[in-house]
Amino acid sequence: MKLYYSPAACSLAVHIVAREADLPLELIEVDLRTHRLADGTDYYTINPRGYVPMLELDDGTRLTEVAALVQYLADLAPEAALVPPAGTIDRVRVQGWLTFVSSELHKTFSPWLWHKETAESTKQDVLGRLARHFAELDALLAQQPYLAGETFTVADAYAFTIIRWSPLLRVELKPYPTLGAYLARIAQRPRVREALVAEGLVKKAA
Ligand SMILES: N[C@@H](CCC(=O)N[C@@H](CS)C(=O)NCC(=O)O)C(=O)O
Repeated sequence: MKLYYSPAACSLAVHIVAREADLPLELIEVDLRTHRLADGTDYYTINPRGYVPMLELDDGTRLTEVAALVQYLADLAPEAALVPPAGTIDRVRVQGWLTFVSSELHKTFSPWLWHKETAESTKQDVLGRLARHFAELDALLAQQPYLAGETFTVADAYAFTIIRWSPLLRVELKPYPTLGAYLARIAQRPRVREALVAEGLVKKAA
């Protein structure tokens, strides 16, 4: 399987889940400024949306969308228990969190805070929305260690990936210490750390 990714982008969630599930992955880096691969290939010829992540299966099937990809990978490795079985209420809860992260966090951060030309009024609106969402998560995580309850799921991989953009984009995390502790706890998971090292986001321990 190949994962088209860009370091620190939302594709990190898929990368983390593959490692947590112990599934081998070939990483293909996409330069999101030029939408080209390292060999010069125009990424739009591979994925017309120009987005990462994209997963390419060994038979050539191409799949997109973080929330779908993390569930696909987690279902391939049920023993890793990264997602509850399909058809259960617990699965719907995790899907609810995946959708929340996608629509309320990911697409609030991006594109608005990543683009310098975003109007100040839009930025303020976005920061207000994120503050409300972070306050909700901070309170929830004071009651339970992970979004869907007692165990780490694909929804945590996605939330971690997006909320860790905060310091890069000057989104204040200090008012949400429990949320900060949640990010730190996830960053220490051995497979998450491996993914961060592989993407050049943290140094390998000496
Ligand atoms: N709905 C897509 C969004 C993916 C997305 O926004 N990817 C960003 C990186 S985090 C990207 O590739 N942006 C490149 C661009 O906008 O051209 C998903 O959930 O996979």
